[in-house]
Amino acid sequence: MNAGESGPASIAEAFVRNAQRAPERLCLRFEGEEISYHRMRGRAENFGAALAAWGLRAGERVALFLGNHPDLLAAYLGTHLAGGVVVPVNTQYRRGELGHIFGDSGVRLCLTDEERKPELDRAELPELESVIQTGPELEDFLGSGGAVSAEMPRGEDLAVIAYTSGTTGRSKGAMLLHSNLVANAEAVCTAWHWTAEDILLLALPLFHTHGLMVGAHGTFYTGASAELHRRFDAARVYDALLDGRVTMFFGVPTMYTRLLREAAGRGERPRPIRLYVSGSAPLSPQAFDEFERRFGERILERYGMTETIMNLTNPYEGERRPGTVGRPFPGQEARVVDVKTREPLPDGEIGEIEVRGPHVFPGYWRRPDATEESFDEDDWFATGDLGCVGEDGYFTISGRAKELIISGGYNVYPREVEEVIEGCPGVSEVAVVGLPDPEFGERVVAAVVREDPDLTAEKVTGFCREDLAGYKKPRQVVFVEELPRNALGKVLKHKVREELSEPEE
Ligand code: MLC
Ligand code: AMP
Repeated sequence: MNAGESGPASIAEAFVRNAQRAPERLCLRFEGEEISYHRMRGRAENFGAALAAWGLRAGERVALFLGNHPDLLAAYLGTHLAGGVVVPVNTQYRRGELGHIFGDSGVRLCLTDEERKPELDRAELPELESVIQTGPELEDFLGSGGAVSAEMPRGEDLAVIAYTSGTTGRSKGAMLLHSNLVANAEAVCTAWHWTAEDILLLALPLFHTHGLMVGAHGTFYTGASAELHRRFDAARVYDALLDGRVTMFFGVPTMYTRLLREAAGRGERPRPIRLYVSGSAPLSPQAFDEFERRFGERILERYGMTETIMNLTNPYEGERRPGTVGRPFPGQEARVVDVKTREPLPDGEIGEIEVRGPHVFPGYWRRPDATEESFDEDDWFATGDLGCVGEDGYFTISGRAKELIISGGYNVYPREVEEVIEGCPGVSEVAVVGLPDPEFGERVVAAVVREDPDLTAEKVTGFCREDLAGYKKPRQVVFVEELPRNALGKVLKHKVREELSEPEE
């Protein structure tokens, strides 16, 4: 930033400033193609102008339902330049999930691709006015625009509605303001010494916090570069690391497990890069140690969530301690409170982690009840994660107060899966739990009481496929005589988990 210049109010503004300052700098590398900041800015402005010409008004929602591609990011920035709000959509989502998200957020226009379009059609979304598919249709659309408005989004404007699964089954839209996104990018870039010289290997999906709000935002905010992959493929990522052309890699623990497996089959070892980061689910100390042995580097583990983006981080300089998530990012606060009394707990005692700061979202879209429940009067946000803090200020996450399964970095709320399975013909009752899994950290398992003795596990999972993303369907269906309940009739999930964990005869 030049002396006297105020900081950018949005990621889009930071991106445009960087494009003005260094137009020829590499922004994205994608499938061998190199896209400069100048070219990326042109594309983003095309999107912005076309959306405005189409009739998108400030604050209206645009859904992005497409796989990793530079155009996803150009459309993202373009929507913000046009004053719109982005609704990122998980590419694995099926009819049921799409119907809810599009209806709830009131999306007017959706950008999609050939692979995703059939599912969108199947979802029958009556309120959606326009669907633009990448390819000739998109080029036509972009050709229709004039000039994009010179006005930049304000910090207090809504930037993104990010859907995050809710305990009641249906997911809630977390509203993120431009100021939240900027505060986060600033904190992350400072903490991890991210500079314009960095090249990030970005193989995370761009519809979630980790890939979009850490990976892409940090890149645009600092004016750095990213090598974008359509999807994570351990062999391709390993090759890119061997090639020595990237300086950073961000991944979920399952990606590190797969990289370790890949390394075991290869003779050559990548030279150290500047930074490996893991998050979105707990990284086991075993994976941390094995990675250090094989790749010669200590992974930096950090902790975040959709509502707050990044919260806690191991230090860039200083000890990266396995099994911990470090301390709050600069400018943020975190504490541990008693789950019942909500009073702060002394060091070492386990309670619920609460966070506060400019990175924390203002609330859930059209859900004042849920918003009120998650904040106290002093603006502390209750994360639903359990943990403790040591004397040295390092936090350790020990579990979850919320009933959530994290499989390969994707969140699955048992209630959502139960609601679908309850509708499957032949099912009398169901309880869904998470069990430890060597590949995904946790896996989704369903205990089903059947009405129809001929009901098979395949029928249950097949039924889920109709309405739910693939990673939410149970990887195991176990038929049981009855579900364990307490005196009030509530299903005892820990008992279900215990029973399912026992080795089968
Ligand atoms: C894919 N499958 C999964 C799965 N991912 N099953 C369980 N858990 C998962 N995570 C299933 C698919 O449904 C499919 O089965 C089969 O595996 C192959 O699909 P795929 O798409 O080829 O899988 P793959 O590419 O191997 O995916 C694995 C993965 C992916 C680890 C690369 O899961 C992934 O990208 N995870 C990252 C998620 C992420 O970015 N989370 C960040 C959230 S933000 P079938 O039967 O359906 O065909 C957040 C905040 C924070 O948490 O702190 O960052
Ligand atoms: P999401 O709602 O998809 O943003 O997922 C956020 C959740 O992921 C958090 O509430 C945590 O439960 C979990 N999470 C993220 N990072 C970590 C981490 N490093 N260790 C343990 N859990 C994590």
